[in-house]
Amino acid sequence: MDLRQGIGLRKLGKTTDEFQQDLLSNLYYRRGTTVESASARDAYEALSQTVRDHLAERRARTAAAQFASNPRWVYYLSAEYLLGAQLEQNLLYSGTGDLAAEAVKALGFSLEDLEDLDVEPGLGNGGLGRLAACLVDSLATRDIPAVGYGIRYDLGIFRQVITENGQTELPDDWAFQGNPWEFPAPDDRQTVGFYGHTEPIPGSETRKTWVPGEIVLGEPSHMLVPGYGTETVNIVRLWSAKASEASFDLSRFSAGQYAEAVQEAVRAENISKVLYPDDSTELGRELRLKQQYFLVSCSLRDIVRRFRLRNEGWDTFADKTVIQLNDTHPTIAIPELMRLLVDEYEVPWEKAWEITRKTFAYTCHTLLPEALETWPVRMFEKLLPRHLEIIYLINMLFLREVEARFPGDHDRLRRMSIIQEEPERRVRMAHLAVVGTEAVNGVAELHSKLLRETVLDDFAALWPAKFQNVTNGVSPRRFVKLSNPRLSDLITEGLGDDGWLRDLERLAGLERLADDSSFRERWQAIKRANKVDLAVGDPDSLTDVMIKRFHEYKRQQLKLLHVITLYQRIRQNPAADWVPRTVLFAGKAAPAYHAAKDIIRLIATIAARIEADPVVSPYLKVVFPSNYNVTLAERIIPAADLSEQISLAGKEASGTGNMKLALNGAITIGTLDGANIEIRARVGEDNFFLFGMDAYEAAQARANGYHPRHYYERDDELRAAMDTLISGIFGDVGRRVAGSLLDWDEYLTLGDFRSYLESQEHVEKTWRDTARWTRMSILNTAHSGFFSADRTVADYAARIWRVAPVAVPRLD
Ligand code: F58
Repeated sequence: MDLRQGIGLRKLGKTTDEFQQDLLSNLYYRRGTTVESASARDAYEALSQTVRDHLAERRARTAAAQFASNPRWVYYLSAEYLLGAQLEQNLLYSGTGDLAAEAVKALGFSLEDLEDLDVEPGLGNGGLGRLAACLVDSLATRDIPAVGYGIRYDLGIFRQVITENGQTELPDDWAFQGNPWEFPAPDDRQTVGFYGHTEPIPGSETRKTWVPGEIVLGEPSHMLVPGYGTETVNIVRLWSAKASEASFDLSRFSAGQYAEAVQEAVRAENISKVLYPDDSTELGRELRLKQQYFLVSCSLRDIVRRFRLRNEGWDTFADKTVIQLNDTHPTIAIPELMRLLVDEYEVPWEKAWEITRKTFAYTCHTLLPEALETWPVRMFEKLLPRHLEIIYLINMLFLREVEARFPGDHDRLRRMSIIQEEPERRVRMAHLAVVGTEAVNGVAELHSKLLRETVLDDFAALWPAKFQNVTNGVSPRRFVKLSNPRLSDLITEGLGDDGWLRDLERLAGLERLADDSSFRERWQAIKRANKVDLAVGDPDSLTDVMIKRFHEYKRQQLKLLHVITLYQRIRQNPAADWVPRTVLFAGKAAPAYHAAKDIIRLIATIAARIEADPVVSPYLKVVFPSNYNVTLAERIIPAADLSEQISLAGKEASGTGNMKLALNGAITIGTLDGANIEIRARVGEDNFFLFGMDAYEAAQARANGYHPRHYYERDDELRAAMDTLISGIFGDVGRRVAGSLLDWDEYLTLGDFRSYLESQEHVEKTWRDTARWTRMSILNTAHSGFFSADRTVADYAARIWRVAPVAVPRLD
C-alpha cells in the first residue's frame, strides 16, 4: 500500500447516507453524545469535523504531490490573517454543502443555525489581514505550493459595541469554545530566544554566539486552506507561545511561592495573548517587537526544517524558497536568516547575504510616513542583541555600496541608512526590508508609483528594477459566491456556467446583458432582496455604505459633513422631492486613536438626532452596526448601492473593500486614490462618481499652504454644517471634530467638500433613473474581473516569486 499517495486513506462519504454515517460517527465517537441529546453545538462540532475530514484527505494528497515535485515554495509571513468564518467556506470548497444540509436536517438542525455558531478568527486589523487571507485562498486555488505563517493570538481584534457614546471595546476570546478547524502540531514546536548577550567565536570575524536570557516555546497549529475547483489544500500555520520548563522557577515552587514561580511562564505566554489593535499608527511597544520576532523565529526554523528534509546544500535554498514579507512586521526575518546561516550553519557572510537577498520579497501597504515602522535601537539591543549587530553590518556594507555609486553624497547616506540618528537612534524597518530583498512592491499602480517617487525614492534611484507593482485583489468565492448567492446564481445563469469563479475576467460576458431590461429587473430585484435581508433601512432607499477602519485619512468626517448638509437641506425644504437614503457606517477605530473615536461618537449622536426628527427621518437614516468584521462585511456588501471611497488622494495604498463592493454591483463615489483609479479605468468613467483633488493637486495644495477657513468662509452650506458642530448641539465631540477640520487638517477635508457634494448630487440624479443606475451597476460587476486575488497571485507568481503550479492528482 502506497501511503504517500493517500491510497490507504479511509473512503469519505460521497452520498447522503454515507455523509450521514460519518456525521453520526463524529457525534458518537468524538463528541460522545447521541442523536437524542445532541445540542446545536454538538451538531456544529460533528459537522465541522466531518467536513474537515474531506479537506484533510485532500491535504494529505497535496502534501505528497508537492513534496514529490520539489518545487520552489512560497512562504507568506504575516502578523495578521482575517480568515473569516470557516464552515460555510469549507462546505463550498469541499463540495459537501448539499450533503451536509440533508444530514443536519435529519438531526433536527438547519445549516444556518449551525453557521451561526461558527466564530470567525479575528486575527487581524483590516485590509492587510484580509488581503493575507485572500492571497492564501488564491495560492491554493492556483495550485501553488505555499504555507502561510502567522500568530495564533488568544484574543483577536476587539469586539466593538456602538452606543450613543461611541465605541467601546470588549475582548475577543474567539476560541473560547474551541476551534474545530485547527490541527495542533506540538511535535513541530520551536524554541525562541530573547535578550541575553553575544560572545565572539575565536577565529571568526563575522560569526558570534548568542546566549539568550529568556527562552520561549512556539507551538504551531494549522488551519486548512483549500483551493476552489481544484484538489490542492495548503495550510496556514499559526504559532502560540508556551512557557518552556526553564521558565518555571523551581526553587520558588518548592518553597511554596506558587504564584511567583509561574510569573515567568505567564510572561512568556503573553507573547501570543493579544493582537495589537492599531491601524496604520505604531506604538513602540516591546511586546509587539517580541511578537514579531516570535513569528519570524518560529517560522524560519520551520522553513529551514522543511528545506533540510531533502538534504540539499544551502546553494539551492533560494531556488526552493521565497519568503514574502507582508509589510515590515516580519522584517526581522532578514537578520534572522543571516544569523541562522552565518552563526548556526557556518555559511560565509557573503554567501549568506546572497542567499538571503534572493529569498525575500517585501510588500509595502502604506504611504503614511507615521506608519513606517521604526524601533528604538536601545530596545533592539536589549531584546535582540545579535540581530542588531547583524543589522549594523548589513548597514555598513550597504552604505558602502551607496557611497560607491554616489561618492561624497553624505545627505543621501543619512537618508538611506537603516539606522535613523535623529532625534533618537532607531532601526528603520522599511529600509532593512528594501535592502534585504530581491523585490519590493506596492499594492496599486498609484501606490507603487508614489513609493518610487516619494517614500522610497532614494532606493528606487539605486535599484530601479527592484520596484514593482502588484495590484491587490479579493476572493470572488467569499465575496460573491458565499456572500451574495442570489447574484451568483444570476451571473452563472447569464454567463451559462460558473467558470467565472475561477476566471473572474469572464464576468465581462455580462456586458451584453446590461441592456436587457428583464435581466436588469432581476438584477435590481436581487439588490433589493439583499437589502431586505440586511434589514437596516427602507430597501427602496439608496443604500450608501462606508465600511472600513476609522482613520482621518479615510475621511469618514467628509461623509458626515455630507449627512449634516442633507439634514439641513431637508429641514429647510421638507416638501421637496428627496431621494431617500440609508447611510451605513461600519468599522473600528484603534482604541487609543481619540480623533477617530470622536468621529464614531459624532456619527452615533447625529444618527440618533436624525432618527428622532420626524421631518428628516423619512428621507435620511444613518445606521452604525457594531463590530464590523468579515462576517458582517459579507452581509453588507451585497446590499450596497453606493460605495464610499473618499480618502484624500495619495493616502490610501489600495483599498480592497472598494473592489468587493464594485464586484457586487455597488457604484463607487471616490477620489483618484489607490485602486479606485484602476476600478474607474476598468468600469469606465461614466460608471464611477469621481470627485476631489488628485494626489499631485493635494500635495501642491499642502505645499502652497492649505487654508481650511478659506473654504469655510466661501461656502455657505459648508459653513452651516460646520457651525452646527461648533454650536455644540452635538456636544463637545462635535466641537472637537469641527476644530480639527478648521485647524491644520492633514487630509484637506474642507478642500474637497464642494466637489464631493456636487458628485453626490450627480449620484441622486442618476439614482432616479432606475434603468440607468442598474445598467451602471451591472457594468461595475462585469468589468471588475481584474480584481480577483487569483490574478494578484498570478502576478506575484510570474513576476516576483517565479513559481509554477503543482497539480494534485484526483483520487478517482
Ligand atoms: C491596508 N493597510 C491599506 N494596515 O491601508 C489598504 O489601502 C490596502 O488595501 C490594504 O492594506 C491591503 O494592501 C492595513 O490594513 C494595517 O492594518 C496595519 C496593521 C498593523 C499596524 C499597522 C497597520
